[in-house]
Amino acid sequence: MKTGVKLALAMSVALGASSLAAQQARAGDEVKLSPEEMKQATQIYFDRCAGCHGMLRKGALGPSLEPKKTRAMGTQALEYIIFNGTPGGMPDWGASGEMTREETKLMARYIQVEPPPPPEKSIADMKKSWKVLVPVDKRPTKPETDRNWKNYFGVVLRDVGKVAIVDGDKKDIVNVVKSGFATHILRTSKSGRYMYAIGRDGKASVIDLWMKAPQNVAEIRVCNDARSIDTSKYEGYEDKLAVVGCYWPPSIVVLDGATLEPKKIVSTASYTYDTEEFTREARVASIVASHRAPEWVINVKETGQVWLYDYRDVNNPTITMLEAERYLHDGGWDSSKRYFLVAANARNKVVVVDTEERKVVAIIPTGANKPHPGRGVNINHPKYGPLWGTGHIGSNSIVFIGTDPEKHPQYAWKIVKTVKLPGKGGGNLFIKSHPNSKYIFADRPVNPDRKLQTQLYVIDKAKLEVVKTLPMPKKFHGEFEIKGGKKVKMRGPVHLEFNADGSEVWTSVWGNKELPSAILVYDSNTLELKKMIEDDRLRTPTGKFNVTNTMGDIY
Ligand code: DHE
Repeated sequence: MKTGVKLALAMSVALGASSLAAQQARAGDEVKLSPEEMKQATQIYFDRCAGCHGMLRKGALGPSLEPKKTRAMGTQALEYIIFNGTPGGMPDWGASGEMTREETKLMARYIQVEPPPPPEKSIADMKKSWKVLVPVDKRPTKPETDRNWKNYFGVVLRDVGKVAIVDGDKKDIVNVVKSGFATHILRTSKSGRYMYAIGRDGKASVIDLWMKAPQNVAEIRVCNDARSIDTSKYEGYEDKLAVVGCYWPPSIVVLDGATLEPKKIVSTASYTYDTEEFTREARVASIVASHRAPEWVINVKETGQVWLYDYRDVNNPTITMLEAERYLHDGGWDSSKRYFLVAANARNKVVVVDTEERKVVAIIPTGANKPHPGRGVNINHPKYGPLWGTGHIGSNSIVFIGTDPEKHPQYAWKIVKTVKLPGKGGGNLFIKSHPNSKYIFADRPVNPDRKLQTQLYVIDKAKLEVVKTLPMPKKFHGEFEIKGGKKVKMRGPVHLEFNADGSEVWTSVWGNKELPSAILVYDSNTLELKKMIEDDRLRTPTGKFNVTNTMGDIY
């Protein structure tokens, strides 16, 4: 093992387990920042660190960074980790060129001082940013385009805060629209006509895909930090409501589906399900709309509770609080769309919520570090029947869980197979498949090994083993010069999405915002690279959301 990797690993263990004695010798005296440094570092922390470590730094996907712990480690050790990352999934902010040496030093000092108090937000605050850009009665009453809009892909252009609408048939960009800062995910309304975007700055926007050139028809900033958005999908409520899950202030915000007028805020600050301790920073992670009831399944990260929010009476909601596990993060439906499976990544488990019986039916240890399904993957295996699978950020295991308690009870809610990605370390973020492909595809963009992070892994559905790797095309390797003569590397393929008929799988060359990037389109059965969609506007493409597959929860 390289010395650097060893030290980073040691530091990461130290952070996670509080075994700090070895680093105490390096710990500095009291750390002070000037008001300018404080302002700069607070912004960098919000942009890059708060998602994993928490606004109040109490930890979640990443370890806690409370000053009592970080001070004991000292600036030098902290800066080493921030610069180089760790095999457990901490990005190499300095080595990748995303932060300068000065910035990694500043952040190492910043996390040793007390965090500044984050802001609150009321409905009146939200309304100041609310814009209906195209009133409902001025919008199309039927699709204005001849294009096959149900095969459009919404592509998040993360670092430029935009969404590209790409035609899945013609493979050209239909339009690029502005969205929130570091836009995170997209979801569609039940009909597919509206595509919703959520930015990390809590800005929600809705794009009308029926327009000839799809554009934002409404937008609003509902919180200061958010990751999830969904809509009401139950019969009678189609396209009526939208819901945003906020990281800060930790809350659920319900909006009118067509205009985004804010209707209701519900705080998620609450008590941990197991130790009953009050948690101010109880953030909303994934949200899905139930297919069996007028409800949203809302996963509250830090308290380990799943909330079932009955939206029939938005302002007087009935909320069922289910005890689950910590820290809830991302998840997806099984193939019957009755069970929702969500990662509890601090406890290395997957929680299964039965949306018909409205209870938690299983909590399954995955046997590996930090499950990270995205929405996971569904396959129908000849022996085990329907399976749902997830990868891990901190391990090379992809695990498959039986999801059919009726016809395959012996495999239900058990790990029936663990597939190992080749090479050491985790770094997998997303896996995806489609009923019309023989394969499952997995990325690995946060593995510290450059070769491992720049290829896709192809798993045969029947054999349940990795049968091929697909390296990122040569032209994206090497170093590229950007403004100021700085040299950067293009980050490897991230996230996968199929086209509407499942014949193609698309992945993004994550890239760097200073450089045009690309979307790679593979034949999902022959594995041939069919097309590279290249366009100067494609900057830091990350998540891709096909209209048909997002409407139908097909993955
Ligand atoms: Fe995500 C889904 C949170 C970093 C791309 N991400 C999710 C979800 C959550 C989440 C809670 C589930 C939403 C849902 O289903 O309702 N993501 C977080 C973080 O807290 C984290 C770890 C750190 C942060 O600061 O945000 C984080 N996520 C990232 C990235 O760095 C990624 C790779 C690139 C990017 O664009 O930011 C990224 N996350 C995604 C994508 C999905 C997602 C593409 C949706 C996957 C899907 O197929 O549905």
